[in-house]
Amino acid sequence: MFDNLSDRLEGAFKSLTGDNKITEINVATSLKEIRRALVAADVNYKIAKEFTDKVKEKALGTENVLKAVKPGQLMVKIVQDELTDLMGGQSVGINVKGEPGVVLIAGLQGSGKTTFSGKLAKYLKEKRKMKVLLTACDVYRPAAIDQLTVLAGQVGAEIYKEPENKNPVEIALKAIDFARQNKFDVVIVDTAGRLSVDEKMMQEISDVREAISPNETLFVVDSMTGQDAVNTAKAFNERINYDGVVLTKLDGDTRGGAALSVKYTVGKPIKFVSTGEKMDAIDVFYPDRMAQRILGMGDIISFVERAQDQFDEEEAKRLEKKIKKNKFDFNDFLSQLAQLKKMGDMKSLLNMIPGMSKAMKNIDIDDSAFGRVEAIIYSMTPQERADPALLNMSRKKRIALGCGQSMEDVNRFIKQFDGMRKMMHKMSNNPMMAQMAGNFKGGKRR
Ligand SMILES: Nc1nc2c(ncn2[C@@H]2O[C@H](COP(=O)(O)OP(=O)(O)O)[C@@H](O)[C@H]2O)c(=O)[nH]1
Ligand SMILES: [Mg+2]
Repeated sequence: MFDNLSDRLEGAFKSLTGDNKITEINVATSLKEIRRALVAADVNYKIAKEFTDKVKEKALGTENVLKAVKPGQLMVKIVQDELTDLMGGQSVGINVKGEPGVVLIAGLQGSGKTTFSGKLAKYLKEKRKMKVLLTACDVYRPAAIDQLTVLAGQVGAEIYKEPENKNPVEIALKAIDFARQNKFDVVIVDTAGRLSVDEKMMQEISDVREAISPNETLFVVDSMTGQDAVNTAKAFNERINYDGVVLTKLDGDTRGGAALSVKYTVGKPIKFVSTGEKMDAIDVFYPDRMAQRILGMGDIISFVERAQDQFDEEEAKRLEKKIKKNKFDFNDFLSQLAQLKKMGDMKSLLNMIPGMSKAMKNIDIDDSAFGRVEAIIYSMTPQERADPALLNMSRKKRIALGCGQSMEDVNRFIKQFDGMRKMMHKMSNNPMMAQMAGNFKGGKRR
């Protein structure tokens, strides 16, 4: 995510390393680089200029205060704070209170509204223990109703639909009635979009909004479209005065302009981000965490939160014992893999770890790599899975035949597994690591 911006900002800070203090002269190059980085990320020039002016003021103002901090580090800190500010400062939650609470989803076609509706349903169901009703108000394409039906099934939410009815206002009103009678906590209304902003769509969404007066109207926008996204966000806001923005497709090679400038330009906070097609690829938006991520510091807090959601304490204790005794085997590996998979797709997870997105930039990780590894393990006998030491040449040959992969692939995986096992064993006997692991487990969510 935002790799190019991260790289360029890092370069901007480099010009300060070696200097002992920040001066008007040595900071100038850095600021110019930061401004260029922002503009290249598709942030509007005026915003970029204002941004670097603020950074400059702060950097020169703290000149004598923080002698202990190196200029490069100080600059990173100031930019981090300013980025956080630019994106809204505080995280703003979604308002779903009501009997039922009503959330209206608006945006252009293909921006990710229907996908997000499914994700939001799952999120509210799991995190807030709410009974959720999804409502299909995209009346133009029969496939749109089917799509929402499938997603509702996936996330275990109910759906309200009227395939014969072509009036979205009516459908939405009836859905809310239905929800009230059947004690739903929240209704999510998925609407139709068009390929570009036009009067008919604006009228329709504004009619629906007026009729149902939702607690929360969310505008969904594809972050890949950069400045266009910001312009569309503005046009919609002028018409329907929504409450918050959802940025989708942050898993693609989006440059960052939309995330950075939408709050500044439109005045509405980003509330959620979407980072993939799977139903759990949804994150509450935290400006501070996003700033850290942009600066290549990863987003370890969100990562830990996702891990904690899937965390099974008993299982962890059992594994810890096995690792200590150097008895971690292929069965344990499979169960770890299964837990990892539940956390979301691999790419979006790796992106949250500091330094990882950069290291992995040119490596194409997809979840099918898991499949190949699993196939190798499934081709082992139960005895082999429980005791990796059994794997001699003839067994490996049999396994390679069984899973349809080359001897080389099998060998490579077993070698990696051995290396991982040794490393884990070493770490488990290192007091500092044990302490860190303890902190991780006890970690509280914010
Ligand atoms: N990679 C990625 N794809 C997404 C994301 N959100 C939606 N999509 C995909 O974008 C396409 C359009 O999404 P959809 O929800 O149908 O958009 P709608 O027309 O606004 O309802 C679909 O193929 C989705 O799978 C995301 O966060 N990341
Ligand atoms: Mg749709």
